[in-house]
This record gives sequence, structure tokens and C-alpha cells, in this order.
Amino acid sequence: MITREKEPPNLEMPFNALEDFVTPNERFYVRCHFPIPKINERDWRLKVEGKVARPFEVTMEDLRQMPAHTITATLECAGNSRVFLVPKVKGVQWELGAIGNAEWTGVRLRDLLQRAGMANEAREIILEGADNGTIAEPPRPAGKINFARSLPFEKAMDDVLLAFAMNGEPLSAAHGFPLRAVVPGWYGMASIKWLRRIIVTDQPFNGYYQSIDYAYWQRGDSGPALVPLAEMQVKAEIARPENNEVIRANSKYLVKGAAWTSKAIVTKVEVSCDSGRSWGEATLNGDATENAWRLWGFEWQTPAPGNYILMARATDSRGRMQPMEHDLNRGTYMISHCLPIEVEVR
Ligand SMILES: Nc1nc2c(c(=O)[nH]1)N[C@H]1C(S)=C(S)[C@@H](COP(=O)(O)O)O[C@H]1N2
Ligand SMILES: [Mo]
Repeated sequence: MITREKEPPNLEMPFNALEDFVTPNERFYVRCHFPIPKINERDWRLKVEGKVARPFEVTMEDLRQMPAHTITATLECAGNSRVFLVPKVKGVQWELGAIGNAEWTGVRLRDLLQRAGMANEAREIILEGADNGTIAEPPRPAGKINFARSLPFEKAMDDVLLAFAMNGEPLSAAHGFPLRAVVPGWYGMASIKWLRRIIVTDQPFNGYYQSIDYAYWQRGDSGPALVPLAEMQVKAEIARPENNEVIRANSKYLVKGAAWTSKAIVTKVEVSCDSGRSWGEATLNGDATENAWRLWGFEWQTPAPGNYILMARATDSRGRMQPMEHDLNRGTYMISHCLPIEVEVR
């Protein structure tokens, strides 16, 4: 793994190591805002409260008695590929590997919410982690805050999982032990780790990681407004070759990568080996699963020696295609334009 920050740990998968549909746990990126909380399972409780008829708390033992579900979902950090932004911007300088695909096992958020009995005015569900700390840069609230995000009622009741296992193993401390949310199709920040509290509210939640951080500008009738980041954008990334790789001239090279989207499936990946002038269609591997990435390959007949720029471009079943340029209203997040990979053919 590539260490982007030591404490708290922020680790990136070297994306050229991409092999399998499922990312091995030890290769799954780690994104932490605060130190990893030390949690003893016996003392841990999950509270469900707010606009509910019957607030309650559960132990891990209680959760294991509930119907378990397993889903495959890709998590991508909203800042993945930030290093490609020109000019350089602040934030963790992720390359291509702040993304992974895993099988998650746990209980449905919906089942817990139904048990609590939600009030009619319930509008958002806030998920709060046990980790906390202070924010370094203004604008910031005074004192310590916990990492927290909200979900619209409909999403919370749809397919959100509260997972205790990742690829068949108990969650590791870095990935949210003992329990984390997995919000399929959404950028990683929604999938709260070290979950300790679920709060049902009748108000829009404007927490720090919902408004100041992890938000972007959306242009509407009344001008641009800040909107919390949510669904992942359609995107393909090239795993091999890696940036600055040297490739043999006049030979065959298998360009490989992954592509993903949200609330749809990836239907096409194209590859350009000439800076985006011409495109050829890649072969998609395996069957498509919603909210999980798809691996793909493209055989490149390499040209005469020289420097070349490769790009991949995905299209999904809703007809959405990656743009060539980063949308500036998205600031330092949602970096889903076609990313240039420079290679030397020799
Ligand atoms: N409690 C808590 N949950 C969190 C975070 C965090 O710092 N604290 N980081 C979020 C972000 S920004 C991402 S991208 C994902 C990363 O999950 P992973 O570390 O398991 O890959 O967790 C999310 N959930
Ligand atoms: Mo993230």
C-alpha cells in the first residue's frame, strides 16, 4: 500500500496491482479523518434514536441474531484521482487507488429503522461514527466533532447495509470494526465506519462533513447552491500501464482497468491511445452488477517509439459518459473526467 498519511492512516492501493473483481482486504484503501477509535466489542452499543417511536440500543450479539445479507459494493473516495487536477489543489493527493470492491455482510439499515418505528416527518437518517477530533482549518466548529453524515430517508430504507464482515472476515479496525455502513453507489464518505449512533431527523442535516466538507456547487434556477456529495459518477481507470511505464514498440500490450457507476451498470469502456483523438472499445469482463465495478481489457497494438497518452472512458446504462475535463463546480471532489496516463513506447 502507498502511505498518503501515517497518522491517522490514509493508505492507497497501488492501482497497477489490480487483479481481481474483489479487492483483497489488505489491498483495500483506508481513509480516516481522525485516529482509529479503540473499540471493545463487549462495551460497544449502537443507538437508534431521534424521531422514532421506540428508541433502542443493540449489541453486536443482537445484530448477529438478525437476518444477514451479503452485497458486493465498490467504495470510491470522493477525492480519488485528485493528483490529476491542474493546478494542484489541497487535500490527500490520491492517485488511482482510493477505490476498492468488496463483499460486505451485515444487516439492513431498513430493518433497524423499522424496528424503531419512524415518525411520519422523518426525513433524513444521520449516521455517526465513534471517531472524533478537531478540524485544523477554518471554517470549522470549535472543539471536537465526530465523523457523521446523513442519508435521505429513501436511500436509508433502500439498500444500505450495516456491515460487520468484509470479504468473509470480521471488519478490521481500519475499516470500521465492529460495524460500518455501506452505502451502495455513493462515494465513500457516506459509508460511516465505527458506527455508534443512528439519528432520525425531520430537518436537513448540515454537519461539517455534509456542508463545509464533502459538498459541491450545483447550479440551479437561483444560482449555485452547495449540495452534499452523494452518488458516484461513471468512471473508468487504467490500472496497466501505469503512469510513465515504458512499453515495447510494435508489440501487443493488454491495457487493463476497472469501471464503475451508480444506480446503473457500465455498458461500455473505450480506450484512446492517442490523447483522446480516436477510441477503441474494450472488452468487459464478467457480468455487470449494479454498484460494483467491472473489470475490462483492451489489446493495444503498440506503435513506433514515442510518448503517448492513454485514456479510458466509460458509459453506463443510463447513457452517461465521462467528460474530458473536470467540472470546476465539484472543487477537489468527484474527479471523474478521462484521466491521462503517459507512457513511453520504446
Ligand atoms: N467514522 C468514519 N467513517 C468514515 C470515515 C471516517 O474518517 N470516519 N471516512 C470516510 C471516507 S471519506 C471514506 S472514502 C470511507 C473509506 O472507507 P475505508 O477506509 O474502509 O476504505 O470511509 C468513510 N467513513
Ligand atoms: Mo473519502
